[in-house]
Order: sequence, then C-alpha cells, then structure tokens
Amino acid sequence: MTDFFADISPVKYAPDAPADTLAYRHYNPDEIVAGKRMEDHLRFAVAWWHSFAWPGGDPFGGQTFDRPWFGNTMDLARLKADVAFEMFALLGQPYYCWHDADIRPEGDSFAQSKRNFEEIIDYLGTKMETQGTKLLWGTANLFSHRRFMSGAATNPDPEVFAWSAATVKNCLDATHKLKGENYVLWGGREGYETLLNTDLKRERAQAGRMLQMVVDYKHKIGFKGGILIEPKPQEPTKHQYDYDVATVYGFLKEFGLEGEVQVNIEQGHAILAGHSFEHELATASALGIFGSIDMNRNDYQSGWDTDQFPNTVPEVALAYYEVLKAGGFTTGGTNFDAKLRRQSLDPVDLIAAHVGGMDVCARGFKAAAAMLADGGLEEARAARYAGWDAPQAQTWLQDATLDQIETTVAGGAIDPQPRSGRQEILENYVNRFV
Ligand code: XLS
Ligand code: NI
Ligand code: NI
Repeated sequence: MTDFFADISPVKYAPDAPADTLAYRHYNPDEIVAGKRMEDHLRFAVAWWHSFAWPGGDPFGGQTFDRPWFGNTMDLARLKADVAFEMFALLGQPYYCWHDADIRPEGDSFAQSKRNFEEIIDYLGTKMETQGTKLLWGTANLFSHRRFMSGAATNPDPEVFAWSAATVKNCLDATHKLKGENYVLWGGREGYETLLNTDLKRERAQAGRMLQMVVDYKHKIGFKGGILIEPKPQEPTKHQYDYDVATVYGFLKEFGLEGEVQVNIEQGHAILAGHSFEHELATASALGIFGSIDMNRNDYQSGWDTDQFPNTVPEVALAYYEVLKAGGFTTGGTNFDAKLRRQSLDPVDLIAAHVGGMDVCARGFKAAAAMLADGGLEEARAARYAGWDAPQAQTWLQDATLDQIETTVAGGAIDPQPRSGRQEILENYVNRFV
C-alpha cells in the first residue's frame, strides 16, 4: 500500500450521506435501469494519462502537481501503477485505459522502450487479475515525443511511419494480452500546420495504409475487440484528418474499412468541430460505426479542448439517449478523458472529480433511459415522418423517376401543407426528465 490516498475510504452509493462525505449519490452500480445493472450500461473507465501522468501545465506555466511517481524510472512507473490501482479500488469503476507512454518510461532505444513496456504490462496484468479491474482500451502515444512532430502515419519521413507501425504493433499485442476490449487510434498529429509544406493526398493514403495494417494485424493475432478511431478537428495540428465522425466515415469508405472500424467519440472534440456531442453520436449510430465515448466537457468560452469532468446533466442525458437508442455499448464504455484543473492539487481532488463525473453520468443516463421508456420523442419523430409510410411515398424513395413524380404533382394530387416542428414542446418534454 502507498500512502497517497491515506485518509480516503472506498466510495459507496449513499444518497443520503452528509454533504461533506465522498459518496455516489446517483451512481448505484447494482441498480437495474433499462433492463441492466447501471455498471454494465455505463462501463466507466479511468484514463491513466490525465489522472497519473499529467503534470498540471498550461501554455504559460509548467508542472503544478507534485506526485511522488513523477520521473522516468521503472521503480517510479511501478509506484504510479500501485497508486492507480489503489484509486481504482477506492472508486470501484470497472475499467481503465492507457497509452504506452503513460505507463512505461521511455528508453534510449526502441528495444529498451519495448522492454520497459512489456515489464509494466505484466505488472498491470497481475494487478488486474487480483483486483478485477479491466482494460477498456489501450492506445499508442504517437504525438508527444519530438520524433512525431510532423505526424506518425502521415509523416513525410517513412522512418517515422515505420516506428509508428512498430509501436502500434506492440500496443495491440499488449492490449490483447491484457484482454483489452478495444484498441483506440487517436491521430494526435495526423494533420498539418500549413498546406504550404503538405502533400495531403500522400498523407491520407499513408494513414489509410496504417489503418489497413492495424486491421490485418488484429485478425492475425485473433484480437476480438473493437478498433476505434477517435475523431478530432484540430489541436495539436491546425487541421486533423479525423475531423469528425462524418469525415472519418468518408475515410473508412475510401479504404474499405467501414465494416472493421468504429469511432470513439469525445465530447470536447465534438464541440471543437462545431457540433454537439449528441450530433456526433447520432451520426455514428446512423452510419453504423458507433463504438465508445470519451466523456469530458469543454469550456464553451475558451474554445479549447479543456478536458474538464462533465457537470451538465441535460447535455449528458441527450448524449446517453443517443447511446441507448443505438443499442447501448457493446465493447465500448464511458472513458473519463478528463483532467483536474491545475490548481486542484490534492489526492482528494482526483477522487472527487471522478465521483462527480460518475454521478453526473448516472443522472443523465437515468434521465435518458426514462425518456426512451416513455417514448415521447420517438412518438413525435415517428408522427413527423409518418407520411413516408404511405405506398406512394415509398415508390418515390425506390423506383420512381423525376418525370413520373412531376406527372403526379402536376396532376394536382399533391398540395404540401406546412406543419409545426414543435421544437419548444419537445424541449419542454425533455426538461421534465432532466
Ligand atoms: C486528445 C485525445 C486523447 C485520446 C487518446 O485530445 O482525447 O486523449 O483520447 O489518445
Ligand atoms: Ni481529447
Ligand atoms: Ni480522448
């Protein structure tokens, strides 16, 4: 046992606990909602990078967090893992996620980094077994080290492409070994700073080739989990190729991978792309590529990927409504890709952030489930499109030609009447549940 969380006790569901007690007030893992335990619906995961590897810097100042495991040795990496699993035991969330660079020290060579990584993977494996915490997904950090400054798969230098491919191979192996349920690709620097020095066509083709190899390798090793792309429009690059869900779908179609790859949708990335979270979720579900979510919240004033913990129930409710409508998670889950504010220095802040995030999600989720069970929105939607059920309208969608339709309309049988979209009535309806 480390003493990092020394005076903090495991967090329990206790809706009536005193105000100053850390407790789940809405998240009851065992409560049955929409036919399933809440824990099995929401599938919460803690993100290793934000919780244990982020030093608290911003563009104007460096580290604010003083963590005993900061440093680049194997002993410190093990200490970090010890503290991480102690936090998982306090929170009781079922999953966690990592990048290779979050969990192992960087070596002087590829081979050294690989040895460090494999040793830590075994260390995590033992802990996972004793504690029961599972891996929602693994991923490779192909953006922090300076070798990736011009991208990973999309780098103008083929040696960086090869380095990235080799790294992804090892991360897929490790994810498979730990029985991870998904493998995520977030194209950290897959994009450009300026078109003046960029061959966009080549870079997209390189990214497609990398993804094809990832899918091939997944099948080769028998990894049954999902391969998920995480869209993001910009930051760190000016323009990222995985801009949003629709863009990723076009990319998957171009390379024939739409049946192999799904998306991991992050709230803050949706906002950066000028969408709402629920827009991205609904689009993924309509296109049949919904996979998982990174739950967080952007600051709407700063316009930046601020990765705050969620704290707005109505927004979260609309997001989970789309998740439930899509049939819920299969391999995916709710990963808190969220970090503390840099003034939140204390160990207790880390626990409170996750407890609050889980409670906000639970409230939103319950509201979403109740709304779906009530069926008001679906009824209104079905009524709005009911005209399309008529046989004549169906022929317009199937085999009618423009001139045939013109004959019908010109014959006077068609006289469209505007009808209310009832937006305010529907907003009032939603408000009853949140
Ligand atoms: C960064 C991304 C990153 C991915 C994993 O904005 O959200 O954290 O989720 O590489
Ligand atoms: Ni992000
Ligand atoms: Ni993310």
